[in-house]
Amino acid sequence: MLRLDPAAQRAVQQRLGLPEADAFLARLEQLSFDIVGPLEQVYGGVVDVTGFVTELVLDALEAAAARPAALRLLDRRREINPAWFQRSRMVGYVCYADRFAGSLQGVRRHLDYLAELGVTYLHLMPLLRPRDGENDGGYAVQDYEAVDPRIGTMADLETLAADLHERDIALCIDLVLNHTAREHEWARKALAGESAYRDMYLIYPDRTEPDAYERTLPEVFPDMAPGSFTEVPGLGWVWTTFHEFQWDLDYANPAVFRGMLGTMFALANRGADVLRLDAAPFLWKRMGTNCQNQPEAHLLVQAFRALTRLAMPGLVLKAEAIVSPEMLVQYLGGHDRYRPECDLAYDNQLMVMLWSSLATRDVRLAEHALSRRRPAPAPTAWVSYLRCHDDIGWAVSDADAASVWLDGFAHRKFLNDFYAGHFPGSFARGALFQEDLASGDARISGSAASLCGIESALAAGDDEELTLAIRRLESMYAVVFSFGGIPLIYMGDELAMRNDPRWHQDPAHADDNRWMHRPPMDWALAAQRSEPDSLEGRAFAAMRGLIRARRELLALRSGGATEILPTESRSLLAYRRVHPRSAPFLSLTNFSDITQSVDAGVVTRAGLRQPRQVRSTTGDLLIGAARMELPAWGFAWLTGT
Ligand code: OTU
Repeated sequence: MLRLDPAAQRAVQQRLGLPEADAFLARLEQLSFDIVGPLEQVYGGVVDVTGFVTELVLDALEAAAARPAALRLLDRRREINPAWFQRSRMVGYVCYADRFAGSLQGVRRHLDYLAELGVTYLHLMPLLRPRDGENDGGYAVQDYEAVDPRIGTMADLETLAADLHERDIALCIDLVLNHTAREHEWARKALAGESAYRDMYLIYPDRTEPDAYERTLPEVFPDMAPGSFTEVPGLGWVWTTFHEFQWDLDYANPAVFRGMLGTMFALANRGADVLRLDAAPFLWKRMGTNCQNQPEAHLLVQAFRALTRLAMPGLVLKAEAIVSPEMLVQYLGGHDRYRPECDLAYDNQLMVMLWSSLATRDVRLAEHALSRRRPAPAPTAWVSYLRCHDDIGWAVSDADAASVWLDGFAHRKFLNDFYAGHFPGSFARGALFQEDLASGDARISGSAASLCGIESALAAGDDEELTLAIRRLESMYAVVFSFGGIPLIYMGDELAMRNDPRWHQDPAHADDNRWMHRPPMDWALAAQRSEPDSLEGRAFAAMRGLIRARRELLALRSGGATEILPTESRSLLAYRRVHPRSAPFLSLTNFSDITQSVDAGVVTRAGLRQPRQVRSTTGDLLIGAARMELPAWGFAWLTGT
């Protein structure tokens, strides 16, 4: 147990004033186990842990003292309602500030658009000052204390956060904590020969250790950035998991942990409510492993969480861990016992299962995989999404595939062929990303609308096919909105924006086809949203409808449970959602080109009394008959008493 001596307690009181100091000390007492435990395990052999922890607690105290009054009020409200982010009104929107609106000030001018849609959580993609030239979409940060000058200043970020808070919208920003740009001050000092800064990175004199590590290291970008080490003249071989200009930090060095914690404090005090911890699985390296998901990576995140809670209890951490299904829930603290870790994590598995079901017209793999996984711990939430700025990697385990008589490798190959548009009859217009000819692996780029068939239907001028493609997009989002996580809308999906045909024209992007699904916002297209018959109008109305309906459905709050209800149809996904304080909810989705019917007994199985339909593709009432019918690619949401 961590206890401050009376003198230190008095110092806290002087720094914060009585009520705040009392709250800080109460939090310290409550969190001390979660602060000391992980740090002892990670740094016990390296530093005097008591001394190190004291330093970090004093850093937290300074951050708490510097916290603006408005943010302290938010903290207080969130301590009263720690489930604030689990509410069913939470709906996220994800965009690059410059691509959405030119700049941070531009974003402020478009808040009415987000409000019209019903957004309550805005994730702005990397916005800190990146290196010049190629910067991996902002994931190569040169200065964590400055905003990218092309989009604004820290003052703009603060003003934007305040505007968002006034509208009850939470702000999420990226924190790239696994690596810095090689132009970052630490890296420059390392290059200048300062050994303290050299120790911030993983640098080897020759190829001996890199070769030994690479025997078990997978490559993240085999095509555009092969290998995991880069030779830097005057330094040696630097660990670079991603691009050669992104230098991995050495978290075995406590100074790295302390430095990054300071960055978290600073960004939270500018008004960020959620920090997206980029590439969290990569934080710890161990010889003989794939250097992902190591126990220490989890301990580090647990310590980050406890220390940020201490300073600013309203801050939420979100794990970006796109890893195999069984590893995923650990980032939410789902270990043998619950150990608070991230409050939010991307539900990569749901996303992959949706695209897999869409291509195969068969939901049995999804039913199997989603029903056998461990649920998110009650105080946490998944973020559910259909598309993001990255590629889609087919995280389908061989074991899951085998249990529905599929060969894992062949299935992943089929999905790549289908979404790249190579498979005969495929409606999708995506592209392969990082095809690895040696292993046969690849991932998929492409916007949701293009992958759902909207681009090909428009090109063919086929209205019927267009209607089906819009339904696919709506139904996939309907699952994202009702599976129990916080749904995220990726910018442009609400307008069914297709792949950007000009993506490769920027030389800094030409090697990276993920830019095809990172188009600039087309505000002229957005203006079409009020035309009910236009494509944009149809997509926008569908998305708004989902948001409005979700808000009223308390069963969709995170913290409840989702249960798959297998049906006699292999193309129909049924699940119910329950929360101790509300009526159950039932979702039915047809993943096929033909009408599917289901025995109405599914309503009783879902526990719905006096069932009523709250939202569906066609608006038809399903209830009453012995069998309920869903049109091709349609969905229905039902609730009861
Ligand atoms: C993340 O993605 C970002 O989302 C990417 O846009 C960046 O390029 C990358 O980090 C480097 O900063 O491997 O294929 O398990 O999957 O961190 C993308 C997490 C990635 C990784 C993820 C990474």
